[in-house]
Amino acid sequence: MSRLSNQAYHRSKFTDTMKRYLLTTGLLLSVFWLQANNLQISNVTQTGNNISFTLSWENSWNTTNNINPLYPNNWDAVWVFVKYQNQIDNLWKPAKLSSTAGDHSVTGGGATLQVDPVADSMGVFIRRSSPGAGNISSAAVTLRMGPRIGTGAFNFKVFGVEMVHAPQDTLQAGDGLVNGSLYFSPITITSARQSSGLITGELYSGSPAIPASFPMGFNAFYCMKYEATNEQWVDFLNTLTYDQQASRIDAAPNSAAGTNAYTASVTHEGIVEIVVPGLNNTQPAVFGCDLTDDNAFNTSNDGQNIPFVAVGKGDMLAYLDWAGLRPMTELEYEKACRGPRPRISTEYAWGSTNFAPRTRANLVNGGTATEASSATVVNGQVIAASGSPSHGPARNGIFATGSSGRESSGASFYGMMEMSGNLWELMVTAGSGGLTITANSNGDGSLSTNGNANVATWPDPLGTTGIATRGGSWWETTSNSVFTRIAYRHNVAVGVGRSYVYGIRGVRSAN
Ligand SMILES: [Ca+2]
Ligand SMILES: [Ca+2]
Ligand SMILES: [Ca+2]
Ligand SMILES: [Ca+2]
Repeated sequence: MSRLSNQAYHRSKFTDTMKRYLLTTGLLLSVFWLQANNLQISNVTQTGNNISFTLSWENSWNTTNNINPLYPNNWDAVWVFVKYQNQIDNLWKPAKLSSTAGDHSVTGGGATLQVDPVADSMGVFIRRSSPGAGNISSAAVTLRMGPRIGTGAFNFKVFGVEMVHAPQDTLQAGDGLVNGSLYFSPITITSARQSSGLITGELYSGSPAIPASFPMGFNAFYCMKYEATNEQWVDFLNTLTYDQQASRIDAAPNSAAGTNAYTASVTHEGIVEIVVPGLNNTQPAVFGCDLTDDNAFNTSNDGQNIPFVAVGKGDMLAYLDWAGLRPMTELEYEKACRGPRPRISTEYAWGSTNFAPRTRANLVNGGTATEASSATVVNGQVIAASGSPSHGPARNGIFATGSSGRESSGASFYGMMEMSGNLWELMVTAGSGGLTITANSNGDGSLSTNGNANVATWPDPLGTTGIATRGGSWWETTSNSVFTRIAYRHNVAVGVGRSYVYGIRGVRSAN
């Protein structure tokens, strides 16, 4: 394996997740270390409009000097966003971050880093400025916030999500198989096709006209490196109101401590639990992780780094609206997996037809940050074909090690993990209910009073169209390995119910 591929696909045995930190103006009150992992935000302080913190993450890369077309010219980044709470209404609101790069700074960290602001001020990307790879350790970050509602002391939480850059490039849509509307036609998405849109019937049998405003994967975007974890989901729930929480869980938020937040028909639906009950309609509940089901929450083996599974389309859209991201489209999914490479018939996210299903029965250190596979390392390893309710998805990046390549780690062309298997990816369908989404229709950081996403151009979170699935999950049987392929359009009209096979992953168009 080449040095470049090692850079791009090298992953720590520790995975990412999002960290939350709570402070009161200028004074760090408490730090919640829900789980050790490789994305850390600490030492949060605030002075006026500036919020400062220390940022670390592992196995960062920038391969923009790569000359081998088998590997990407790209980088990873951390999407950072901030929520604040005033002492008037106690609601967690999004803090705008300046859209001017010069208002922000990052120093140290062991590499030359930069802060890339975004036009809608919903967050910033922090990334390597130049080619290199390795850990980013204790970078000092200061971000300029916009005005906040309220006066006096504020509380702040700083969140980070690891993402991967997919540069502007062509996409060979479909893997060459043709079967009604089950596969995209083998066409190439070029600048011209993105600019003009697609005519009726061009993308698949019976496809509607696809407007030029629909993101087709040609233009650059960032995609979450991993499926959202239990810890990330808990952090999200813990910023919502009581009524918003009620929409995003199955139980009532005022249920007793230790109550499963979700009706658990499989073991992993029981990980997220109520730690502190809410008070009806006033005080929100506090949630935590408890895979071990012993009411000792957020300890080292409670599944914080395992993807969250009790997901419905409304949950996925709410999380992305809150995080200032947006759902990916079906074409962006194929782009994230295949990159600009030639299509390969029946290929999986790792770019080949090798398929070696693994389950949680193959894991050691289950539920911890070092959860690992004990199975023989081969190409095409994927969490799939379990079918056992006691199983579930595995920790993000489970097959990635210091010596793994794309095919043995399961990485997509650009380095997104578990795009095939683990949990189904939910995305905007190139069809009914999905065609109004645009490149820059990101979430605004706030949800409706009942906890739903409310971005006008997105699929209706309460509707029956607009969201599709790709990539298969831990549950599907080996005979259904077709579901795990990049190109297979399994379900293009996901309903509103929650499922233990769906996951959360979002994108954001790059400026
Ligand atoms: Ca439980
Ligand atoms: Ca526990
Ligand atoms: Ca997946
Ligand atoms: Ca919103």
